[in-house]
Amino acid sequence: MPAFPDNFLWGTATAAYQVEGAWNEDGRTPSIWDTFSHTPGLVANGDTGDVACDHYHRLEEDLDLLAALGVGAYRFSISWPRVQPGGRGPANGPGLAFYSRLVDGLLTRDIAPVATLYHWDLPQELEDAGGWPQRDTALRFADYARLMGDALGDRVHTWITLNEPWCSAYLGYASGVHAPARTEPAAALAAVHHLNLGHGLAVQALRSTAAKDARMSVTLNLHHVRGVSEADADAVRRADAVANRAFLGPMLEGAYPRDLIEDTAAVTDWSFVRDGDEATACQPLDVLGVNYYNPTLVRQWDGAGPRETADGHQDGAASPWIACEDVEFVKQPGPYTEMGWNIDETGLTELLLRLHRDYPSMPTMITENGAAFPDPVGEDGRVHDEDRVDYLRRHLTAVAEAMEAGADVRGYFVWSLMDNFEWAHGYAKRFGIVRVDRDTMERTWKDSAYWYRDVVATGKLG
Ligand code: IFM
Repeated sequence: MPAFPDNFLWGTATAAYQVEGAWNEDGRTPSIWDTFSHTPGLVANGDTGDVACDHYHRLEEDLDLLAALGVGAYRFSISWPRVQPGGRGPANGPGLAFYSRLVDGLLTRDIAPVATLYHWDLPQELEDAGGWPQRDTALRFADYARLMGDALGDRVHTWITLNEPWCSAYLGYASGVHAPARTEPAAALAAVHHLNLGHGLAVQALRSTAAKDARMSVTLNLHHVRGVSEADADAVRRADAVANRAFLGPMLEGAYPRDLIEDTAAVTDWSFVRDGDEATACQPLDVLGVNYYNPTLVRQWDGAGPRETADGHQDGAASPWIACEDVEFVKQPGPYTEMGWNIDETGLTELLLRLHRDYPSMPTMITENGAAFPDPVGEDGRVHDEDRVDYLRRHLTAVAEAMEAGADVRGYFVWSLMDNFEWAHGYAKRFGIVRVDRDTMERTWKDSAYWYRDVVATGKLG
């Protein structure tokens, strides 16, 4: 059984809109996800994040839960419209006070606060002004980062600027399955750039505040893209460019990859990239956050017969895979999680080793990994989620294998601490190691929570 180093950071993760609720309290204004979830037909069962897990009102209880799990770190996100209503102007005192209590409550319990600035909840007013396809949103984001650095900077262990900008740009502005539900490929690529720029500006802003000594990071949901055969190398390259190198390039190398610009030439001329932007996006980081759930399998489409689009996002013209019209997304062998995602931890080892090869001096941290399963409550009132324990054990073994092969991995955060609002799927998909009863909000440890507590305590996989 692999053992992890003593200083390995063990944590769990959540995001503001998915757990907090209190959507219109204490001065918070709507985000694009309030608008999205309140639009009939966009979220399964008409679910919204209005109440979510009521974490805003159950903060102490949830802090105690984290302490009982024994984790060394907690990754949460800050709701931008809660702390800066409308996305402009001064900070909102009650909103800040909530996060201040959260951070202090973590520190009191010896848990390192890992704060994500942007986990998809753009203030609606900024979307009304054009959203991420507009340059000004990146500037607003930097202002918000500065406010947060001033308020919490001396107490947060690690700052993560963005969570999964792939989702913000492509699911939000190309396929439209996420807020703000736009299906405009050119706007999606502009959003990619302004997210990259906003990241760099935010790191600069944070470093000008009390956060200057904190660790800086960004979380990417990198796709581990494999080809069915060697003949599919160009399909792999295209998908990798638009999904991964569109972010890794500017953020870690200071330049967009040439092939991405060429592949997408029919969609945009990238004239929104101004001199100096790529250098701004490329700020020194302390650790790269990696979210991994499953790999992606592609094949070059020969144009004959219907194109396979098994990645679940390929609905008609509104695909998140811009400039991948001749790429087939191939169904992968099971087993599958409740999301329909195949379980294949080997992709995580390979991804971590690729990052280690391409960016040898950049440590990584798994900022999300986990699985949704049906999780029925047993007759004994407990949730015996062996499938989740198995998933987590496999993926942690994969992390250990990457570390043995040289990858510098500093930590691991289970997604998620508790069942929560799974975006367009509403509450139907349960990712938590702690169950949340939708009627009573009662938190109940699943078997995976007990298992994870023991892993955290021993550094060994039971
Ligand atoms: O719930 C999400 C999270 O908000 C971002 N990463 C993937 C998770 C599971 O879909």
